[in-house]
Amino acid sequence: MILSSIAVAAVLSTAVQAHFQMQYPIPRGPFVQDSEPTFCDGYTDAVNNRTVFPLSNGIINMNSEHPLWTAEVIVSTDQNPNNFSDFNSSSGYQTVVPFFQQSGEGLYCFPIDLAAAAVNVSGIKDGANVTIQVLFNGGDGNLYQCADLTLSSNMTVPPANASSGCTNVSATTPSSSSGKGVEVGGGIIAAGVLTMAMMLLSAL
Ligand SMILES: *[C@@H]1O[C@H](CO)[C@@H](O)[C@H](O)[C@H]1NC(C)=O
Ligand SMILES: *[C@@H]1O[C@H](CO)[C@@H](O)[C@H](O)[C@H]1NC(C)=O
Ligand SMILES: *[C@@H]1O[C@H](CO)[C@@H](O)[C@H](O)[C@H]1NC(C)=O
Ligand SMILES: *[C@@H]1O[C@H](CO)[C@@H](O)[C@H](O)[C@H]1NC(C)=O
Ligand SMILES: *[C@@H]1O[C@H](CO)[C@@H](O)[C@H](O)[C@H]1NC(C)=O
Ligand SMILES: *[C@@H]1O[C@H](CO)[C@@H](O)[C@H](O)[C@H]1NC(C)=O
Ligand SMILES: *[C@@H]1O[C@H](CO)[C@@H](O)[C@H](O)[C@H]1NC(C)=O
Ligand SMILES: CC(=O)N[C@H]1CO[C@H](CO)[C@@H](O)[C@@H]1O
Repeated sequence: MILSSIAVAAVLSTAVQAHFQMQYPIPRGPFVQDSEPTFCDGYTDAVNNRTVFPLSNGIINMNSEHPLWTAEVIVSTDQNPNNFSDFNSSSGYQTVVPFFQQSGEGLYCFPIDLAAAAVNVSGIKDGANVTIQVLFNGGDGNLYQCADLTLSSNMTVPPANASSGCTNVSATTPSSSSGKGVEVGGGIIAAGVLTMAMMLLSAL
């Protein structure tokens, strides 16, 4: 029993962490894999070249490296939010897109309506500077990316991002496209060891 538990723990610890990359809006800085489990992917300062972003009917386009995941989007109305409490009110997260679960590895594009969140978060309005933070979890802990925005009521999502760049994948079979091979392979390995661990557990 004890030996089997150790074996399961050892197997699980080899699992590769599943990451995600925000494509649009542009994140605070280039994706840093090792920093993604920390606040804003390790970027503690807001950028000056903010993305002008739709107050209503915006989208978030991201790449998931994991076939089953959850996400949530929170917002700060501070000019330079640099810690998690800047994204909280006294009652918890300042949520824009409530927690949801989704399957599919690859690009995923979902709507975000900041104007609607204004009923709960004061300071969201035309011309306001806000920062959104995506909380992603592929099953092995929360990962974080941020984008600094200036909201605009007369702005719509750029066509490039509204059509061709904004697609959902539903296939759980990883593609073998170059550049993503290592990460995608990690996903397969992670799924494999999970299956092994479950087999070991059911044998106890
Ligand atoms: C801000 O400018 C830097 C340097 O030109 C660029 O790499 C980055 O993508 C820009 N960020 C945004 C949000 O436009
Ligand atoms: C928004 O942020 C920019 C710098 O990123 C700043 O120049 C501008 O004054 C800010 N606007 C408001 C309304 O705070
Ligand atoms: C978070 O940042 C704000 C300023 O943006 C600061 O007032 C507050 O003390 C910080 N909180 C922690 C826990 O660091
Ligand atoms: C923010 O709120 C969330 C959800 O209620 C909570 O889990 C988290 O600990 C809070 N963080 C801070 C810094 O208050
Ligand atoms: C506002 O907050 C309430 C209570 O947390 C929640 O039920 C509601 O869905 C929120 N509204 C929006 C638009 O986020
Ligand atoms: C759009 O709104 C912004 C403020 O968010 C304003 O500065 C700009 O002049 C407006 N542009 C047009 C074409 O109305
Ligand atoms: C992706 O799926 C979500 C919900 O599953 C949906 O709200 C969104 O509109 C879809 N995006 C596209 C581009 O079809
Ligand atoms: C106009 C605009 O912001 N286009 C962006 C659409 O999204 C891609 C990334 O998927 C960005 O590179 C473009 O800048």
